[in-house]
Amino acid sequence: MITFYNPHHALHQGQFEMYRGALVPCHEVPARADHVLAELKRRQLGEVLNPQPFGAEALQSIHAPRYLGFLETAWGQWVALDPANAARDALPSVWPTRSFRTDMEPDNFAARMGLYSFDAGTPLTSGTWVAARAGAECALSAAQHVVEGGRSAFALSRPPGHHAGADFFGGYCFLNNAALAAQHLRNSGVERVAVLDVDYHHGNGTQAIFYDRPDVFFASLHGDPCTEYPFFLGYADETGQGAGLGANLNLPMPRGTDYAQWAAALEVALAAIGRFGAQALVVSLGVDTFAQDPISGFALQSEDYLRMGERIAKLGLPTVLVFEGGYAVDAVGVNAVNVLQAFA
Ligand code: OKP
Ligand code: ZN
Repeated sequence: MITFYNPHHALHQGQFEMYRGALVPCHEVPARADHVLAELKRRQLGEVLNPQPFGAEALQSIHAPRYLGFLETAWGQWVALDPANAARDALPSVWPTRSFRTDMEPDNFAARMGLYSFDAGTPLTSGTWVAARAGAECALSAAQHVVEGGRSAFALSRPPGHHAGADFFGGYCFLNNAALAAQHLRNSGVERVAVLDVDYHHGNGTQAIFYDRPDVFFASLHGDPCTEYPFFLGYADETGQGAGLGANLNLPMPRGTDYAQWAAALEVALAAIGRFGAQALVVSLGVDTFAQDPISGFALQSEDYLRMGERIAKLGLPTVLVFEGGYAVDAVGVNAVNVLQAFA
């Protein structure tokens, strides 16, 4: 398995996220990617390369230009408000919910933070843009490797991506790496692409990006949004719309779900991807389904990730795997690399 590793991921290093009225230390830390890289090297699972550069058009294939412009300039504007901000992460505190306008882009920085986000758990930091852009390049490079005939490739980056929409950040995500990979496959002539999201949290960004499209199938296994983040999307009755009707599959499961139950849902997702006729697969590989994950509620064990990788590989599709969540930092390397090793 070839890996495209984001050499700039640690430039995104949030200090705090808002949780129950307090600022608590971020769960999404640089050590996560470091552990996965160390485990890949320990098992000698293949080459680790830097990503290739991609231009603005590649990002614009998924993201709105005004959102990209905001991300690129946000830190400078945050520090311009007050030089003391250089030592503080930027967090949003006001949002345009129902009945507000979102077509206007206010001048006020806090207003624009809210316009382009959906939670207060996703700090924007000095290196967020550089880290997120290089992460997108990892996903695009991995997709390009598959376009060139590679059986599979892994994009090892953080921050993660599957909660980010065309024009919003949240859930620790800024650029939707999996969506960018899927779109790159489409632009390179793959007619039908499936995205399989196995992260504990529903990939609301990816779903929203492809919801009305018949050419990209989205299937997600996740904690029931009735009780689990991101709460407002990910229900079983979301099946796509317009030309995309039937190309979206949500499989929410209750807290406590173990691998036997989870694997039964995986069979449902893989069968649907097969019926769709996917010619390539993108996996949003979150390993926060792990029993010891500090922010999640499933009960998977480290060995289960071997079975997961083996089963997904049996689809026989060219596959791009994109790293997403997994917050049990000491186990995230073993769990993610178990999937990759068994897949390979
Ligand atoms: C990102 B990914 C827990 C709050 C949860 C957001 C979770 C984002 C998960 N105290 N906040 O899907 O792994
Ligand atoms: Zn997650």
